[in-house]
Amino acid sequence: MALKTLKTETHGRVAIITLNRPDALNALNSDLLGELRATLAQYAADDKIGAIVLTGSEKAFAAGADIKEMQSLDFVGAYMDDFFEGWSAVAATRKPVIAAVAGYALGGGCELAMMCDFIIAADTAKFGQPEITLGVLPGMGGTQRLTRAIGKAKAMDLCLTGRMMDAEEAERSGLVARVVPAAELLATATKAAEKIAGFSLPVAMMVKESVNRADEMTLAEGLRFERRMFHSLFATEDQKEGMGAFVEKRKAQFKHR
Ligand code: CO8
Repeated sequence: MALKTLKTETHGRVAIITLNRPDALNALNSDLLGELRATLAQYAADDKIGAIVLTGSEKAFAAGADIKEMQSLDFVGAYMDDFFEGWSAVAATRKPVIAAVAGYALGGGCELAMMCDFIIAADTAKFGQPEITLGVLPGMGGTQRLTRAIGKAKAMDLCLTGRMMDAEEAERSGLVARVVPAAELLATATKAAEKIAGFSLPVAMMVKESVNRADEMTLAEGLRFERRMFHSLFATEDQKEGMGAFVEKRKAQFKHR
């Protein structure tokens, strides 16, 4: 499929998806959503891919949902189409996805980054939920995922004032896993993805599923889920290989990658 709003490349077992609407600071429109869903589904089904990096440009990861496309929506249309529901496919991707964020990650852009498993930010990154300035509120998880990530005080501050948070504040608040110089962003994210893609894929997917349960379950149910996942791994060749390699002082060669 010829892509209009994305660029894709692969490095070994890592797929890199670059949002590519430079004239609109990568604003998220329906074409981009369709292409991103199709591309993620393709990599999810590709045995040669073990992890995915989602990135934007130096100036913007994404400056939000496309305001020009949304401007004329009416309530019934938005409700009947369940507008934005299609984005849940990003969070539902089962292989690990790292967001590599430089520049603006605003509104839907911040929400898209939060749908990924973790965020590596350039020191130029700016995060915010400015929807209130447009007469709306975050519609793709901003009031929910941001609050879980950084707590009520800061989430309220960002969503109610619409102010931006720089990379240093985002890391201090727990939104971002690492901050690196802008010139090193993609290399750092790709290296992290390569590391993940070198492990057993079913284990990486179970790690992702289990950590995500922490946002969705009580502690007791989450601990039980984690323990059952742990038990199940003793049925895999990769557990035998990983522990065997440690005991034999050699590098593990996982089969299910
Ligand atoms: N939608 C559409 N076009 C945009 C968007 C956007 N979100 N952001 C920037 N653009 C366009 C501009 O209109 C401009 O186009 P043109 O040259 O044709 O006028 C071009 O990108 C460059 O933008 P600027 O000239 O404004 O660039 P600056 O460097 O001066 O400013 C800013 C950069 C500060 C990022 C500024 O562009 C801005 O404030 N953008 C809007 C940010 C915003 O409010 N985002 C939230 C949008 S609402 C939202 O995301 C709702 C979330 C709900 C879920 C979303 C699911 C997808």
